[in-house]
Amino acid sequence: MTRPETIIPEKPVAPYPITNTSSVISGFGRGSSELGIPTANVEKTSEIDSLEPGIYYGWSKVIPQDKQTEIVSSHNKEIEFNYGKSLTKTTDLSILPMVVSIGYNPFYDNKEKSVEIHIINEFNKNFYGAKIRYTILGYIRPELNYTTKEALIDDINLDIKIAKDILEKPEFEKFKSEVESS
Ligand code: RBF
Ligand code: MG
Repeated sequence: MTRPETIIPEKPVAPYPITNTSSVISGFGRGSSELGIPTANVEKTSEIDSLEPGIYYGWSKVIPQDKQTEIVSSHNKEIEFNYGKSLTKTTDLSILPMVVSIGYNPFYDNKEKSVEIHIINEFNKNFYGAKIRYTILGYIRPELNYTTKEALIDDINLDIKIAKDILEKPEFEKFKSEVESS
């Protein structure tokens, strides 16, 4: 399938905004290492799980947890759960644009539906165990399969550009407040 054109509405339309707060869990660890595009895998809620697989955009915010750092073993790797306490730059903790991938990653043929958030920001630390509060405001495209990793990376970069452009519009920008409340 070729990438369909993204329809950009004037403002978010039902069922959006969809707002959630979820913990960052460990994924396959491929996002940073293989694609150079880190994603925070988050716990699914039934509302998010019921969304059609695909790529979405919105606002997000990392909320560090006051818990002791621990080392957890996942996919034969040792992962440091620091609960976001290592994030010290104010921008890291502000409300930031995001893209969300929901589904089965056909390029990798996952068996379980996952929810992965790429926050559009240069983090220099991981934040496993932190919470992310996020608001989905719209849909970009379905999940696709690719013949090369480079083609997948190119499409993700296009998603990031589309999300940034949409979120700059006042009708979308104003939903930052959804993330702030609670
Ligand atoms: N994986 C796919 O197999 N097909 C996709 O179309 C796809 N699109 C993505 C779009 C974005 C914005 C992001 C952040 C990820 C996407 N992925 C896609 C998931 C990607 O394969 C995954 O992040 C890595 O495998 C790390 O788990
Ligand atoms: Mg990930």
